[in-house]
Amino acid sequence: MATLTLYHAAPSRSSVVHWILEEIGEPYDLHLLSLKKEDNRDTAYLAINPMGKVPALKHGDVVVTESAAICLYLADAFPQAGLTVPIGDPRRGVFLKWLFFGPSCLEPAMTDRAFKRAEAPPRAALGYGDYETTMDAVAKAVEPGPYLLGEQFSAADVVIGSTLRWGMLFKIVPERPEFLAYTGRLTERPAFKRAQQKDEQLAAA
Ligand SMILES: N[C@@H](CCC(=O)N[C@@H](CS)C(=O)NCC(=O)O)C(=O)O
Repeated sequence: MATLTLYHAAPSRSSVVHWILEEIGEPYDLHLLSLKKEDNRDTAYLAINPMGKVPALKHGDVVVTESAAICLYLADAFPQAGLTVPIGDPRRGVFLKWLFFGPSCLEPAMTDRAFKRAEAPPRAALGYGDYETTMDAVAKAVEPGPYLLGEQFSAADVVIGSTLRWGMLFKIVPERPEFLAYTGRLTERPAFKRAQQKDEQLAAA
């Protein structure tokens, strides 16, 4: 079986992939990088991810970057983990919508909230429209629970849940009851706890 290697810095956006790897349950290696020491700018790493960012995932000869893309890749590559919705299933539309909403709407809305632009772009020019609408859309989706797809926990929850959690930690996402209840359910998952515990140990080392 092809080896899975996560290029990881703890804690960082690669923690999202660390969590989904624990959910999948296949053996994997961690290749640790120190962002402080700028290991991510080394020529050897830039050959893996020319963006100089973590995470990157190597699976045999395949390299995937971008945390949400890696989550989808892993969910599809290991369908037995039950984290994907197969092509042909009508629920795949909603599944993909939330996987893409994370990096294309939720995260940019949060970043713009944290780092104000000199001139605010018009609503129509922003992929997320405006901050409040973005937060309302996510709150409405997670409120019924337990997960974005109802009873099925999926890769979309790893992406949206991680982003909300980080956003609340950094006070750029409001602690709405819907968000707290949803992330509370996610952080109770044994796979999340394993990844989190390992990350804490790595960060302390
Ligand atoms: N869109 C990328 C963003 C990755 C990203 O920004 N990673 C940060 C860590 S949280 C990083 O590598 N920063 C180091 C740097 O840019 O020098 C993804 O979701 O994978």
